[in-house]
Amino acid sequence: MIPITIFEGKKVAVFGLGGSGLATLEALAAGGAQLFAYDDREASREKAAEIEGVEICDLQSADWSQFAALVLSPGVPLTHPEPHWSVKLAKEAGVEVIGDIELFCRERRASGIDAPFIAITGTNGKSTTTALITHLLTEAGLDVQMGGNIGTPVLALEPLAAERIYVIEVSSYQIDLAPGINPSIGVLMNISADHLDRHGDLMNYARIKSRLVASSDQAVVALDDRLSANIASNLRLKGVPVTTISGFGNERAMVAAPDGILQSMQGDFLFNLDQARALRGTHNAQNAAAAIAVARQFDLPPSVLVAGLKSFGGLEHRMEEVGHQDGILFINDSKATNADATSRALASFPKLHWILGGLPKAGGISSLVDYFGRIEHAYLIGEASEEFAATLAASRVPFSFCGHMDLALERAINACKNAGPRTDKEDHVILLSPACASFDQFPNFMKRGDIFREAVQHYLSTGAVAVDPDHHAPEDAAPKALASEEQ
Ligand code: UMA
Repeated sequence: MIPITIFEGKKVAVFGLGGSGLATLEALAAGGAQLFAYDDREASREKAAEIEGVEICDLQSADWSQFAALVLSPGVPLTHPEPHWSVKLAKEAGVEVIGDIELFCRERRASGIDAPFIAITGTNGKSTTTALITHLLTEAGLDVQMGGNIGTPVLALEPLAAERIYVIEVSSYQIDLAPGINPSIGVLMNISADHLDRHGDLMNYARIKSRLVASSDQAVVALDDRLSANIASNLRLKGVPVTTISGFGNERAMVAAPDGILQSMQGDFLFNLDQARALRGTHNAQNAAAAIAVARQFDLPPSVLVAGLKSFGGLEHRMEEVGHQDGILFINDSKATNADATSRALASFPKLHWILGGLPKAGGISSLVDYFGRIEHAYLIGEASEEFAATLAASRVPFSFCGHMDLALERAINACKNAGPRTDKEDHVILLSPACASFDQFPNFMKRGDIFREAVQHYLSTGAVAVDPDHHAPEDAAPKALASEEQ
């Protein structure tokens, strides 16, 4: 935990007591602040009450003139669709509203400025890039902490120390709550319409994202979309040092990946991304270019970077390689809970066996029709089966109704074995990329991916797919009311 001392002896209100709110309370309490906390959920309030120095208090009727700040969780609306009541009360009383990233930045300025702070934002790819930068720096023997939006709250990381590097994924919600954010290296991957319910419109969303790189000592910005490219130009005009990158062959980019060959403009780095098994697909080329642009700032030799790219294992449930045996490659992309996410997986393989289905989203899989020529066979599971079968049949894609995961996997393996080696000598690919939420059969997409991984590993060690009734027990499914949460 990173003790936050800058509010020592002061009274601070904290609203939102999920993972980041609880870590904030621990950090502020360790630094000597007096804390008044609230959350609409009783279970969260009970957990917070266990932290010494925390008073659970109905902030609606509190005297706001006593607070030095309101620390708000990123999931609580700051401006749109309308400010949360705690934000309104804070503003009326002239109390500043900030988040955990702001606390980290202020503490770093006060007592840890020698700890490099790498902040990564963007609409897509920021988690993979965060994990890849962490992997490259860790493999090079540096002292690295990873957190933020990727999962571990920033204030739950190890304390600030000289040369300890913080690699932090930062969402637009978190930037909005961090007016003083100032990374040593700020990375902007890309900008496309997302979270507009929380930010009003695309231009406001882009403005929030651009603030992270505008306040960086050094910026890394991708040129692959118009908004990000404009931001890179503006940063240059303002004198911010910018390393431009591209996941394609953009000639203006200082690190780019024409045809999957990652290279620096200076010609001192060259790597064929085919050799990095966890970085398949054009979207990963941009992630790799960003990570290399950052890692090069630490003067790591190219041989160390190449070894790190090759050994990167990827993130769980995102194009995760979970097995490879007898000419069959097994990929877990359970995180793909909509067609757009699945399109990136389908684009990564010229031929594949596709396990899909679950609780369907509006539009189903009709937007994926351009990739249907790549599908050797589709294996349908879950509630979407009938709807997806109709879409596949209209494009003459062969498919089977499998009901649940084990049967889908068993049939896909048998199909690969019966087909024998591929004529192009490439591996057969069995891809779980459901294009659906998981709640009809599983508690969440993580459990769905875990079950796929376990079933593959069972097959690899025994030669048989376990048809385990626990894998698809009805009580494992989440209540329907939760279905809208997995977007
Ligand atoms: N709450 C209320 N009343 C409200 C709204 C919320 O009481 O009206 C309470 C909830 O009961 C809950 C808390 O506020 O206890 C919500 O906290 P939170 O949603 O901010 O969740 P945390 O557990 O603190 O997780 C946050 C990030 N969540 C969001 O931004 C929504 C996590 O990102 C992040 O991993 C974590 O901090 C650690 O930094 C998740 C996310 O979905 C993965 N991010 C979005 C995304 O990636 O698209 C931005």
